[in-house]
Amino acid sequence: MTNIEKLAEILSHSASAVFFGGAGMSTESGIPDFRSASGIYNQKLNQTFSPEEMASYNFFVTHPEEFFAFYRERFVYLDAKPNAGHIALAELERRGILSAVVTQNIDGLHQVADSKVVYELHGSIRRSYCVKCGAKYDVKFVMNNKPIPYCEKCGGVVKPDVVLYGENLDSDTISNSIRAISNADTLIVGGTSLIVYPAAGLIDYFRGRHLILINKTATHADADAELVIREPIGETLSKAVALLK
Ligand code: BV8
Ligand code: ZN
Repeated sequence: MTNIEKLAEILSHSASAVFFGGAGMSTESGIPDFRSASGIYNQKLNQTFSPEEMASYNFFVTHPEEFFAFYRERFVYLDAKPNAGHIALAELERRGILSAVVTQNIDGLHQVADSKVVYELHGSIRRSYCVKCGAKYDVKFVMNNKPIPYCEKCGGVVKPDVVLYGENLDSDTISNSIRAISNADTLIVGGTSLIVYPAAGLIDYFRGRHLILINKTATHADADAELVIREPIGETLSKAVALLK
């Protein structure tokens, strides 16, 4: 039995699978990941600050102009389309096999592929809000109002709804993700290096039967997995779904 056939076999017996993903889920949509050789964090973008520094809450507060320039340049890919992997996960949800997508990604591509239950642990580039009065703005407002987008109602800074380093994650999103993972019979972890916390720690709530890892490079969870697939995740998920009756 090939790995794809084993994956299809496990999925065909799952009724509450959960997908836990990261930037590797969107590289087949043309969005670079962070820690691969071609990832964002390995590109020398700025002489003075590291990419992690520029993606931190502290940098957003102390260097807003540089923050927004970096953000517009490196975080927003409005013409990116869902790939075969996003579409396969939406199909698994429609078939009643997958109960939730838990993602660290901020590109919103799971929802564009029509996944209904998506928990965005690190927020989304598609939503922004005024830090002073909470007024909501869309991504176009942030892209068009340079150098710093200010609220039209109260003049406060309009911040992307993205969890920066040193910022807390949304507590409802965390509890919803923990509930989904704790109740899952199958957990597919894919396209993530499992380095960033508290997100990476959520997979420890899994108590089900089948832990599956689909990632181009090794992760610390591989040893516990029943199935480790070192192939592109988009292709892998779509081939497995194609085998389902
Ligand atoms: C917090 C938004 C409380 C912006 C992101 C020291 C030790 C431990 C923890 C810490 C520490 N120092 C600081 C911390 C906490 C810190 C943290 O975890 N740092 C890490 C770097 C050590 N965490 C935080 O700050 C979090 N908040 O803790 O709040 C607090 C409050 C106040 C004061 C202090 C603490 C907030 C974390 C969220 C940060 N925001 N994103 C942005 O988008 O950058 S994190 C960023 O990394 C992205 O969101 C990304 O999703 C996330 C995780 O990366 P991955 O998704 O896993 O991507 P990566 O490139 O790493 O891996 C991709 C994988 O896919 C690779 O393995 C590759 O091989 C594979 N792949 C690629 N293509 C494919 C593929 N596989 C298959 N098929 C393919 N086609
Ligand atoms: Zn405001």
